[in-house]
Amino acid sequence: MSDTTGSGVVLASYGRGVLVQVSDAGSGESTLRCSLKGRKQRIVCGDRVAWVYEPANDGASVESIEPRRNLIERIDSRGRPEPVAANIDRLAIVVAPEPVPDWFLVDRYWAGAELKDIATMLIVNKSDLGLESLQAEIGTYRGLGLPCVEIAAHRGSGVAELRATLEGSVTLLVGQSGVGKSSIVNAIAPEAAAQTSELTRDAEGRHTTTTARWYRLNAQTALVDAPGVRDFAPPASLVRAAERGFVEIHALAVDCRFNDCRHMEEPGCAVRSAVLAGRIAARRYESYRRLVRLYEKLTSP
Ligand SMILES: Nc1nc2c(ncn2[C@@H]2O[C@H](COP(=O)(O)OP(=O)(O)OP(=O)(O)O)[C@@H](O)[C@H]2O)c(=O)[nH]1
Ligand SMILES: [Mg+2]
Ligand SMILES: [Zn+2]
Repeated sequence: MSDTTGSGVVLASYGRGVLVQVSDAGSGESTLRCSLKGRKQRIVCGDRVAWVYEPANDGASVESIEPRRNLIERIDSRGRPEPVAANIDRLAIVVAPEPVPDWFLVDRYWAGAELKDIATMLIVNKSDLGLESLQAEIGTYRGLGLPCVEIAAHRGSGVAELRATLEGSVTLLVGQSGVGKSSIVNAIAPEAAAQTSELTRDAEGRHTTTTARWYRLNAQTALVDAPGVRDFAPPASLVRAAERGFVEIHALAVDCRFNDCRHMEEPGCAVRSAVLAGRIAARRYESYRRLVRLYEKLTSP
């Protein structure tokens, strides 16, 4: 008997194997667990892979990975880059009144996506709790051209509109733990809800997501639910290129006296003038400064 082969998207990646979506022939979907061939193969949620089923081994394994359009990474607790998801069209950064937003985190995610030319949006969840305390920041982001939508995953308000916005693309949900990323997936794609059973409980007994998971809504549309972050650690590449990730700072940099202005203490800095004049939000500028200082710390002997 000959081997069976096929290709599909990786729904989730575990230590020693991956879960692959097997092309459905009109009869719904099925998934296939595949082992990895070598230790070197690092496969991430969203990768497209070719697999082979070997009857002799009674199992499937990944043959090859298609080239990635992009790869979203973050830094793990030991400071090493850790891939989160590949082949993403849009980054949706989720915030909520509770937990209290870490806007620096939002800025960092947006800057990272900007560097990779990935469209970004802000989802403000838990509108049932009242969003008054967040309106000033939301206004800043809207003013910078970042699309912001307000929803309540629990009550369903704004969910249909969000689903329409996400139609036709692959969106990665990121943000602090507990903002409601998994709840949004469940609200938008109730058919996917059953699949969240692999949520595990953390030390305090709360459900939390531990591995990125791809949810197919239809042939063109998918949501990727990522584990929430609790701490901050941007990849060095982002810190180095911080300026380009902050759209309003990047736009003004051409007016600085020095070509290589870092917009820190340099004289004739158009960015600092704009901050003083209130044309750039001081908090956004502070986010930028934190990234630059972090880079200086990373690169100092
Ligand atoms: N009040 C309110 N609570 C919500 C809403 N959406 C989610 N929650 C609650 O927020 C908590 C966290 O929701 P999750 O969906 O698990 O959050 P998450 O972002 O996936 O968290 P991690 O997987 O740990 O990153 C849960 O107790 C949800 O019930 C909402 O619209 N309103
Ligand atoms: Mg979750
Ligand atoms: Zn400058």
